[in-house]
Amino acid sequence: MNLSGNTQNSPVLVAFGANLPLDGQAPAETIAQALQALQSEGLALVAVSRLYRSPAFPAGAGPDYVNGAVEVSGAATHDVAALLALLHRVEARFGRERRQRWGQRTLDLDLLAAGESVLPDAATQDRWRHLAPEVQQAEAPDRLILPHPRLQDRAFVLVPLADIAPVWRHPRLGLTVQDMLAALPEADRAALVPL
Ligand code: PH2
Ligand code: MG
Ligand code: MG
Repeated sequence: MNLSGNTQNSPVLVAFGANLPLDGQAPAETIAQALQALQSEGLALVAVSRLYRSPAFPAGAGPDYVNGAVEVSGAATHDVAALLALLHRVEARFGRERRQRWGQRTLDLDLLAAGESVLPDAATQDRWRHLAPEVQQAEAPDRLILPHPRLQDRAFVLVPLADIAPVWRHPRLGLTVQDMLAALPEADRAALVPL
C-alpha cells in the first residue's frame, strides 16, 4: 500500500510526441494542451520532463518531433485498460488518426511502464523486446506490452525519462533509465535538444 502518495517505486510513465501541427498550432502547444487534458481526465501529473526537439525516427520519416515524458498518478493508473482508453481519448481529441505505423502524428501518447509490471507476461515482453529490427516496423502487438518493447532503444524516450525517473529500473533488463541511456550511442543522445 502506498499511503504517502510517493510513486517513486512504482511510477506510471507515459511518453508523448508530436510532429505535425494541429489546425495551425505548433506541436509544443498541442502537447501543453494534452497535458491539461490528462488532468481533466482525472490524472495527476507527478512529474513532467522538459520538452525536446528530436529528429524523426526512422531518419527522413517527416518533420522533427517534440518529445517528452510524464509520470502520472490517479485512479485510472490502477487499471491499465482504463488508462490506455484514457490516453486514446486524449489522442483522439488532439486529432490523432491511426493510419500508418510509425507515421507522422499530431499527438502520440505511449504508455511506457507501470512500476515493475511486466505485461502480458515475461516471455511475451522478452519476445517483443528482441524482435529483429526489420520485423519491428511490420509487426505491431495487438495487446499491451509493458514495459514498452522499444523503450530501451530510443533516445527520444530515454532522454526525457531521465529528467523524471532516472532510477526507475526496467523489470526485465535490471537496468535503470540512466543505465539504458548510457548504453545508447552518444550521437543518439546528442540529437535530442531541449526546446
Ligand atoms: N514516434 C514514433 C516514430 N518515430 N521519432 C521521434 N523522434 N519521436 C517519436 O516520438 C517518434 C518517432 C512512433 O510513435
Ligand atoms: Mg503510440
Ligand atoms: Mg509512439
